Amino acid sequence: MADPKVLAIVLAGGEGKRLQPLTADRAKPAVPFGGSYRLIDFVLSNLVNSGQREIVVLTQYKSHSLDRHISETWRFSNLLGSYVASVPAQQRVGKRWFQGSADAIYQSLNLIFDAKPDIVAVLGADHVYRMDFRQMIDAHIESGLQATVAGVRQPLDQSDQFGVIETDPDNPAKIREFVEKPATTPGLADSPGEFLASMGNYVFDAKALVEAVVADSKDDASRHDMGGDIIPAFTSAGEAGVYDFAYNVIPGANDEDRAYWRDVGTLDAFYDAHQDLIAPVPAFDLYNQRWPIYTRQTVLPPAKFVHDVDHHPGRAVDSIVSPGVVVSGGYVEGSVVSHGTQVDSLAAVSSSVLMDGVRIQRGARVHRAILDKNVVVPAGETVGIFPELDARRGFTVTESGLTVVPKNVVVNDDPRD
Ligand code: ADQ
Repeated sequence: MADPKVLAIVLAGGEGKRLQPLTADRAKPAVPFGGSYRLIDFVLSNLVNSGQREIVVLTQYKSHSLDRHISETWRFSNLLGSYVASVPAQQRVGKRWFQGSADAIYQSLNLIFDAKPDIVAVLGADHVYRMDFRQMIDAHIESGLQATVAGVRQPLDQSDQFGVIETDPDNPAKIREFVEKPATTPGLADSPGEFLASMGNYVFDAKALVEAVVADSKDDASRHDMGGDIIPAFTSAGEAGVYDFAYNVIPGANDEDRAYWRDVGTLDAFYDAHQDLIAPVPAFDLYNQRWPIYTRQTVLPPAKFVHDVDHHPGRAVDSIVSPGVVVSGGYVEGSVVSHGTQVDSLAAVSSSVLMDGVRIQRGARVHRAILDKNVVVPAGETVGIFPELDARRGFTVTESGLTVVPKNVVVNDDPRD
């Protein structure tokens, strides 16, 4: 197939229950990440950097901030037929919302009929990584199979979080069995502690995908899920191949950075991925401008670090600090600090993620915490220093002891207030 026409469909309707409270009023792909980004910026940047210019984003759950972000950020000139279109669930085929990711595609078949692609790439919207999709599409065409699943190695104890790919021993590029989120799975022959996980990114021959989701829509026993139903169906038909992410080459990336892929599905994973960004030699390098990650440009002044009136220095080390931040006489370490946040005199923020517009007032202390937008930590208060107190105040405290404070909350010491 020379120069195939490709339509990219980004699935962005997921609820992201395990990221609560960050997904209380936004879809998971709209969750802020890395000081300036939202999760969906990673897949969209990868698409644009891969030369893909026809992109539809299927949204459903609490899609307002996602729609706004897409329309404000991802606007192409349509001169060359380029578009990123955010398409909310529209009940085109009946009075019901999307049942699952396959139903989201079934209900959006008009987009495929309009674009008339040869190939459809279906991609998840909530992972942090760099990937050149052209390389996967080339491998798909080369294989002659109808469906290709991107695979990445993951630790064995995570099999219940992912689709598990078992390849054909005689032809390792072909999938012999695909099981969605099994409790356990055997390890790989060459690496017993790992299995091959589906990345939730797929490439299909357009016609075969249309036939598969139409057949699935008529199957009452189906959950209408891409990983649970559609990929197993292609596998049973002997038509599913695997594209190993380990072979994806990215300009300007070292081996660790190139292989980086994180499903930030839980609060602890979300936090750990932030720590990966700020390590002195980061596991994921936001500064690789040969494969830039794009996001909305805000009109804000540069970050500033100043002594306060009593000459206490304002400092940040081992941190990422966004425009509009003011650190005046306070100290920030090992943290990601987003737009317009203020850290006042004698306040200390360590190992934390602060989203836009957070205010850390005089002498307050924050440690191992995620503070959503516009949280205020008043003078002398703490967050994350005493996790039991945080739990009593009604904040989420994760398994690893991280405290997460929802949007717009003014932190109060007394749980009874
Ligand atoms: P999950 O992420 O658990 O597993 P799912 O919840 O279906 O699967 O989410 C996949 C993508 O589809 C996400 O980007 C989500 O936002 C979106 N989505 C979910 N429901 C949707 C709906 N009704 N409408 C529109 N979009 C929707 C999947 C695969 C696994 C794979 C992991 C990798 O099923 O096999 O291993 O991704 O993280």
